[in-house]
Amino acid sequence: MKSRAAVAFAPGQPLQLVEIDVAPPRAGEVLVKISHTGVCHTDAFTLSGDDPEGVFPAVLGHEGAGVVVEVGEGVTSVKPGDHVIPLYTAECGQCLFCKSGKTNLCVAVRATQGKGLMPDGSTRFSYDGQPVYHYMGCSTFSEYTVVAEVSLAKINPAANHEQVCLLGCGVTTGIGAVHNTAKVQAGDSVAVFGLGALGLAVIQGAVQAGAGRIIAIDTNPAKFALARSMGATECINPQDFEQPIQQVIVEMTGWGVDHSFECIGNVQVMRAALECAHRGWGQSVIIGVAGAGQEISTRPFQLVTGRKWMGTAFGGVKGRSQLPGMVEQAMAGEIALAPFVTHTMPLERINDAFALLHAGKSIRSVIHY
Ligand code: NAD
Ligand code: AHE
Ligand code: ZN
Repeated sequence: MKSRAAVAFAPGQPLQLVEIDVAPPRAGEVLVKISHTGVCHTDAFTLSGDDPEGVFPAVLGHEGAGVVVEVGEGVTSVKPGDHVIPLYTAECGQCLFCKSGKTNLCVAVRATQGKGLMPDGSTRFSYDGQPVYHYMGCSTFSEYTVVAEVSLAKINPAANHEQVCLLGCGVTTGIGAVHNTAKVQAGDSVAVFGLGALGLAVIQGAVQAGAGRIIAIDTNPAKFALARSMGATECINPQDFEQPIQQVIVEMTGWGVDHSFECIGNVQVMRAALECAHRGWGQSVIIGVAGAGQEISTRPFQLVTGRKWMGTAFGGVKGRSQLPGMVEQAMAGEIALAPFVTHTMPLERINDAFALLHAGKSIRSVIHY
């Protein structure tokens, strides 16, 4: 079938709106009609060429919601008409990782996913007879996409797709990082570096956990009003201080914060986030994605003196078993999604969404088909 899609033909180039060919779903696969998709910084990161797993041409996008159109052989957990959120972290329930009970990092489809391919090693997308690759197992920048059955969360059909698509990545990751990775407790102090969707979702999670001080840090002060409205107790701009930001935060708090979160993808800020954590027990969670070849560093003494450095993918959330419940929470008003949707636009304007993100003018642009 034909599908309208925004294709990344080459790194650093704008997406091109074209009609691609989408082959039918094979065994264990599902054809989904995407209704809405957010644009996450990770899409921009991969488009920039900095992602070691970036393959081109590809259909990017991994923060979507849609409806099942057709299922391949052997698919039992979803049927045509079901409302779904594609998952970049699958949940097969069978692999070593799923069975461990220790992680959400299912490996069922991860190896082929990282190469832009379906689990059988081929692609369902083509343009002018040439292959077009998948992305993060989702490819939500095509109106019709094919994903593995294990990469679909079935959600309440009454959910508002314009909002719940954000549970496909940013909001779930930030909230999950607070509850599943850091396990923030009532009264704990928190520092959040970077106030895009990820940082704001961390703030929302911290408020849910009953955190005490929530210190929000960004070099763009235009982000502060929304951060405050979502529960940040203080907002600071590192550029307003002579000393390194970690020193500023340690002085503000006495010994540092109980938990810090890096939501930018900047390895220098990752160091600052670790070093503003409390001596003896403070922990720092890396959410941001850093480019190829970049490495983190700190004095080992920072860890010897009790700080913990951690990271999270999709906030530790198991998509098929836990995401439907988060959709219910959003529908019940327990997770606020509306404040994240700063812009909505049709697929034809998707490059504007990238421009707004780079200019620091949006939190999430949601694309509709
Ligand atoms: P975003 O661009 O909307 O937000 C980033 C924010 O960081 C912006 O407000 C920007 O002004 C701020 N910033 C930039 N440099 C800064 C600095 N030096 N000091 C302080 N603030 C600074 O991005 P987003 O969509 O919220 O994503 C944030 C990061 O999280 C990205 O790296 C993205 O790839 C990553 N991410 C990771 C996961 C995961 O599962 N681990 C999931 C989603 C996104
Ligand atoms: N492909 C990159 C790493 C990209 C990355 O870290 N992705 C995050 C999700 S970002 C969502 O916006 C993640 O969950 N990673 C775990 C996984 O299995 O992909 C690289 O460096 O190769
Ligand atoms: Zn994302």
